[in-house]
Amino acid sequence: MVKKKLLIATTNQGKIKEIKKSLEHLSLEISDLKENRIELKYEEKGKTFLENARGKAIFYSQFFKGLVLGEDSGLEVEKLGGAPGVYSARFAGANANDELNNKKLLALLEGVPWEERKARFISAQVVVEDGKVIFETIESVSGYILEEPRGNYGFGYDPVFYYPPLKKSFAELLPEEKNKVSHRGKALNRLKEFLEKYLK
Ligand code: ITT
Repeated sequence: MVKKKLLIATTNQGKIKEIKKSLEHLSLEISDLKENRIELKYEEKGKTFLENARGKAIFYSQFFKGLVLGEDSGLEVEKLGGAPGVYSARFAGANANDELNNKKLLALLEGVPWEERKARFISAQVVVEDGKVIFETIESVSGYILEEPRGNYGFGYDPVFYYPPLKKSFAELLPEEKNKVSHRGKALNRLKEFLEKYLK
């Protein structure tokens, strides 16, 4: 039987690794934008994670026959009124990268006491087929922003995000440990439940 195709509509390698790992047991042929030589960039204009995830999935669905997964994710810091939020990837400006984003975040929180360093990661995931939304979900995980980066795994804000139940930063967790508790891992579990039924 020919497997259905699923496009992961992102160029973020950290996301791609986590999503591919989580969906690997499904009867799906999974690929990302680069593997499909899709170079067009979707410009995120939404005010919410779900709007952006929907936008990405609908946009890339024009160029792909099969299921398209759009994900928008980010970090909300209580003390900063929810920033960087949907601007997480570009927090330090147009040429932002993970290191600069983390530096900016730590500078803004300098001297802020531990109990005021609460934050959460959000992941919104939307699946589109033939231009129509067939699945969407949003999940989060709560923690605290450390005073200094810790750990070498993961990507993005993982080194500065402390997860109290495991007493470690997300960058100190092995990929499979992070996937079990993270915003993306939780959303992917919902997606898996949906796909298992949908693919039958
Ligand atoms: P695409 O739009 O191509 O998917 P992106 O990196 O721009 O890639 P987002 O717009 O969803 O993705 O931005 C999410 C940013 O939030 C990402 O660049 C990280 O800095 C951060 N982020 C999201 N999930 C994370 C995680 O699990 N660990 C650490 N940082 C994360």
